[in-house]
Amino acid sequence: MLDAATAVTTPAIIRREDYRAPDWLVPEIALDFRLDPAATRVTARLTVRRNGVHTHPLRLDGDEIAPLSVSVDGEELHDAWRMDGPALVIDLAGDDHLIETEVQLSPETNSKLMGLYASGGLLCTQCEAEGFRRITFFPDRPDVLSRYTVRMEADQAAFPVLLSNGDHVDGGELAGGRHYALWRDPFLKPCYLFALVAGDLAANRDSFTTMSGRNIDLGIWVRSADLPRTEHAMDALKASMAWDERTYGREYDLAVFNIVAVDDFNFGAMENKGLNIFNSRYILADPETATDGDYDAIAGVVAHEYFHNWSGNRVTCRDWFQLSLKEGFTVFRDQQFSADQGSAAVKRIEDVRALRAAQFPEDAGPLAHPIRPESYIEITNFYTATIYNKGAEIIRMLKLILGEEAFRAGTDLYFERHDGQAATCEDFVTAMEDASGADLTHFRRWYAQAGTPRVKASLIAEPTGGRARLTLSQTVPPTPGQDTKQPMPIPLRVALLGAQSGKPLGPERLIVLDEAESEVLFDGLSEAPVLSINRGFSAPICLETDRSAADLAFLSAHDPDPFARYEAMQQLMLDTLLAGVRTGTVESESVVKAVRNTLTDPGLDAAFVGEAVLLPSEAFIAEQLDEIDPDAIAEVRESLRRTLGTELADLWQEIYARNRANRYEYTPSAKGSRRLRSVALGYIAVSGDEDWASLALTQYRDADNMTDTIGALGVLTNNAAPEREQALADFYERYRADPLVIDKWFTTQALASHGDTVGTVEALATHPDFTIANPNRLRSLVGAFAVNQRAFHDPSGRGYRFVADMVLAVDKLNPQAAARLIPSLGRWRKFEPKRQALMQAELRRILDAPGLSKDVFEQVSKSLG
Ligand code: 0A1
Ligand code: ZN
Repeated sequence: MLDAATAVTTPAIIRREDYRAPDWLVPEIALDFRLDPAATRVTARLTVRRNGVHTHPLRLDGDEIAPLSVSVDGEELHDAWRMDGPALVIDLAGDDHLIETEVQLSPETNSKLMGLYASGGLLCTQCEAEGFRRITFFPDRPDVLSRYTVRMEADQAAFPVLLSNGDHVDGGELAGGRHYALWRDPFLKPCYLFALVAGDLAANRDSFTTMSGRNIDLGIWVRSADLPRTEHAMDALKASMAWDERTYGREYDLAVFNIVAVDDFNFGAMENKGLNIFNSRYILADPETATDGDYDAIAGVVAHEYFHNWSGNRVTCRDWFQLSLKEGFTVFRDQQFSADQGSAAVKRIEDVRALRAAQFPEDAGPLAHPIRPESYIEITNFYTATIYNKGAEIIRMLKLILGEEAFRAGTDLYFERHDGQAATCEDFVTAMEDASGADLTHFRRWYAQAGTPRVKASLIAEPTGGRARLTLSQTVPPTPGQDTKQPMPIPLRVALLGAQSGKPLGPERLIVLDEAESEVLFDGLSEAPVLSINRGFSAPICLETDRSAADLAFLSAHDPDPFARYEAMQQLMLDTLLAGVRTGTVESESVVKAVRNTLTDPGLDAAFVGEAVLLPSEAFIAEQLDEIDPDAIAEVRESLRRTLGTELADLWQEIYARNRANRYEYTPSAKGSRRLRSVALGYIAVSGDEDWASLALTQYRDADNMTDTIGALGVLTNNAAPEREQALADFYERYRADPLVIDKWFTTQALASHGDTVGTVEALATHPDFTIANPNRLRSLVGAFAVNQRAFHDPSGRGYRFVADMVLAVDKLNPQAAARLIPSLGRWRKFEPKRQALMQAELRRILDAPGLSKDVFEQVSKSLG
């Protein structure tokens, strides 16, 4: 028999179908913070109103807080309230009341980084999804919208800056070296958008004039030493504000927009109303410490959080099952923004690569879920690539199907109809239907069904010429809880190219495959056709075609759609690699020819070429196989890489020399050159060239920017050379004072494809600069290692053990961060039997550990399924 101490309760499952409107609303809330890192007092005054006719008590969520006092309508209650687990329950007779509670918090010991916590001398908050209940008792659900007044009081020397949402309406000095600030947010918001920050911060200040002529004060708040590194984020913010006006007609609404950068943060950034809080890695940049990729990510995340002001804040989510309503749409908006800032084709390639790296495996594994899930145990586990990235693909498909104008009419209607409301995905689709007149009944399946559809396409041209028949079929694979699926409406951009001329045979067509099978006829063809399909990655699917290597090579050279050219090359490489894994020999000829052709095509820009000549990742190759042998994949890929290096050695050298920049510039063309040059250096390193290491070391030494520095360091780390240790040691010494750069030092080693990476990573985990308390640092070593396919899957099982040990250690401090490490172990079913057993054993060891968080419990139990 279990006694109370050892009894294990299974965490509750929350279901979408159980949604009920809130029993009580909270139209107004006044919060009073007496801030102190060790003991912060929070008083909350809530005006509550009964919602509808019922006799349910007022239930206020709490998490690791205890009431010091509770009063109703000015009278302290001593026994008319009770705790139901973590929640505070009060029986109330009438319909309108004023509830006051007081709690005490200890931000400096809050290692979960949810609620009010300390980071590098600052006090800050994170409330999405359910952190507000760690600050005060409240109905912590996104459909309870309130007007906030926030008073903050703190020691003036330690916390000279006091920020919250909305407008600063009052402030001043108090006795005893203390001061206060009063903030009022005129907009209704759910509590997950509440934020405050207190600390010794300096602002990069600027302003923006909106389309209606209003002046907005902008501030990016950082440690004063970091001010010079905020220019890029500020530029991105202003560009985002203008873009959202131009593209969606959305104007900013408050008089102030503040951003604060903090070092300890569980995610990328947070869209709190008028006070975005960012992980410092998505704000701070200068050429010496940030790569081109970092610059792009900063602009993308700044835009994303800014765009949430409409898609997320003005219109929020009814419940957390609707998360993709704000996230999928906002990712789509930030992708569009970034595409408009530089090369749209390269941006699309990057987005598709990210989707395939993170979302396709998720959709094919034990944690697969639709973009609108049906149930969860811990909502934080659902901030996934599916909700975000697949969610964005679904909005992209809507736009493609409806057309530019109808899509914009749909978003206008959605914003207008639901402004100030907590809406659902269904509301979004209905607005799209109402504005366009389209019937989206079948399209809704994209919200309900998980799994990446597999589409087969085959083009048969009549031998006599003139006509061709395209046969299409689809299947959607079973996913947990969904054994059978209905066909999805799959929009495919299709063109036929003339096999001789390389010219399109007629205009591109949009074919929506809405059935399990379908046929499309093409006539009037003047030449034998080659099929170009799913152009621009018009649907997030796995495509199977019977196109030959010659067809793919042809498309990689002639397709006028740059994304389709990239795809054709990827498919050609993938087919070659998969055949290599199957047979043990790599028939590299057509890939070599196609790569040579791309490298020598004067019409292509460097950024595109840099992407197009990269081999598919080991993980992507693995995705295509029923049983994964990571060593076989790595060897075949390495072999093709070496062949490309040797066969095209002169070209790589020439490209490397040609793309040498004189002085750092942040322009699309300079970025493209840097990218291609590092790719070329990688190929030179595997080409057998004797001087590769000195070339890399020279690049490392002469670099005037982090892209070139880390590009060279990566190549040295991935190959055997004495210069490797020298460069790593030098890098560490040079940047040891800069945590964001030291993260790169850890990551470069965790991703190494050469040497004893498992041993190195185990040793780095004991390095004085390693800590599991900082999510960036944890990710830089352990998160990176877990996606290094070959090293993580070391046949000894040491990689699995290392990650499982980390999960158990991190879970005690920060369950969210621990749970994020599970998916790589969770993919055990895809591996050969020995690794399967080792991975399962580690998952079981985690599951058996006492006191597991529900975050980790959910991911592990579902993974073992
Ligand atoms: N809404 C944010 C994501 C986010 C979610 C949870 C967080 O803390 C646990 C933080 C940020 C976004 O999409 O940017
Ligand atoms: Zn978001």
